[in-house]
Amino acid sequence: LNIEELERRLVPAILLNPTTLLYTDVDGDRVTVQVSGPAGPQFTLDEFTFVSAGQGEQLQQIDLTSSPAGFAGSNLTIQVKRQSGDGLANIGYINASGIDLGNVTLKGDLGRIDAGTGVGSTPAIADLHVHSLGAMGLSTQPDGGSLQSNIMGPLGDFRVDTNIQGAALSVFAPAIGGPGPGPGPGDGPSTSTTSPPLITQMTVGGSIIGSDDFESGLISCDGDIGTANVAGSLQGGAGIHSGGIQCSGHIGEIMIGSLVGGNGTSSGSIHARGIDDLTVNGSVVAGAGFGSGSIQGNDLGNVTIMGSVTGTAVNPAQITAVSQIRTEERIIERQVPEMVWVEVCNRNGVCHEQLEKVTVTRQVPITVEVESRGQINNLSIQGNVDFANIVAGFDGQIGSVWVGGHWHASNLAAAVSAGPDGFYGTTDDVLRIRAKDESAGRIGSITIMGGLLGSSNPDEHFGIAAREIDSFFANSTGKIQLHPGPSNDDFLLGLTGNFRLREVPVGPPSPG
Ligand SMILES: [Ca+2]
Ligand SMILES: [Ca+2]
Ligand SMILES: [Ca+2]
Repeated sequence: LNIEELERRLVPAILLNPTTLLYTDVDGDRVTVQVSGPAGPQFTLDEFTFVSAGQGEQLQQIDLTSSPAGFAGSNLTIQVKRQSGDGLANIGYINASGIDLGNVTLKGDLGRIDAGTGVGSTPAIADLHVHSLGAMGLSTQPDGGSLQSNIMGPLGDFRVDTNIQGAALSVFAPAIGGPGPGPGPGDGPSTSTTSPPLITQMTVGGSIIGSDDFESGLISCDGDIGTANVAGSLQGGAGIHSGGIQCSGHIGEIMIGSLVGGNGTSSGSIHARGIDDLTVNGSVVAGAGFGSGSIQGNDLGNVTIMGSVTGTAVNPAQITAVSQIRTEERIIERQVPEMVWVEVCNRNGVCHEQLEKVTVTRQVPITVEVESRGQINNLSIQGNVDFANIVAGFDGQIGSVWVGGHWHASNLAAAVSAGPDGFYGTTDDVLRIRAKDESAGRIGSITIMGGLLGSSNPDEHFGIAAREIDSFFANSTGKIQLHPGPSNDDFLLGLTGNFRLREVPVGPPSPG
């Protein structure tokens, strides 16, 4: 047996034919790397970087960049025949920078992949399917490696059988044509709802796990995501924005096991411009990092949390609908008065010049503010809410909130800032409203099946605050009879003496 092992070590990778490479993995597994594609791609040994290790070789890199035309649209399949090893082939880096790929399948861990021309609507990778991403760290790569993957253009189907661990994958909208933000027809803002998503579908069988590094374990998308399913958690690490999903566009449907914040700011979080449907099968738990374990978007449709939402007194869990106000330059036509000299003649033919006011049409550049107000349509939390802030921003609105358990030391606010004292439900709360319509600063219905509690610290205060609240029920208080109309309800609720439901008056806060 020892002799056989020794012989294996001595057999280097070979090209079985121009489209098939064979090598022996570090643990003795036999690995086949195959390529196919429309341009009849062919391997040479130059595309591969190996280092001798263990019972065979570590494939550190597959570099296709020497022949972009030949490898355009290629499918790359890495299969493993289990021998003495784990049945996986862990590979460091697939470099297809500037090349759009077809299906990439790896039965093993991948440290990093770069692909895509960054131009047009052709996918940068049509289908990326790996066993894990980043689980081996940098150990499979040459010195100076990285766990950052850059996908320049649409990513079709993205599947990871187990975990994404410490590795970051960024998908960038193509510079010209194709989906994602960018100049649309007529120079208007992008209408991403009409173009296909930048990531069609994402499926992670395990968790997305952040590490100590900035944006480690972060899936970021410079456009829309169709559907996403993470069976495990978004698990934040010490790195800022680590272990999360960040999407500058809209997410259609997303299902996640749990959100678990780490020590890093905004770690273990999901941030998107909009989400139609978010289901968290477990709980949302803030960590030590500010804003960790948070859900944030401009437009949140249905948010369903099967477990609880749990923060700490120091660092509340946050579900935030952020309002976005941006300025836009527009050219409008205006009728403007102008004084001009005109010649006026009398009956006798005597003329003189005099100043006359006339109206002329001029094109005038103006700056307008365009608002996308923060909104949460339906929020359902089956478990408890402890130390949480659920807030919609400027002109924000919240539809219905249903909580199966208790509501404790937590705030719910639409278009209200806590004011100088930093607490909701007190008289210095300030309405943040500029829109004229009645839905700004409005909360539809609130139902809390369990008890309602502030805290035992009389120096603290908690509240439900908005311009107008349509209905309120808690098991501990029963249904509160609210008066129709805005800014006319104020109730002390619960037994702790520091929790109020309050419709905030328009205008400056009342003294005291
Ligand atoms: Ca192996
Ligand atoms: Ca206050
Ligand atoms: Ca009212």
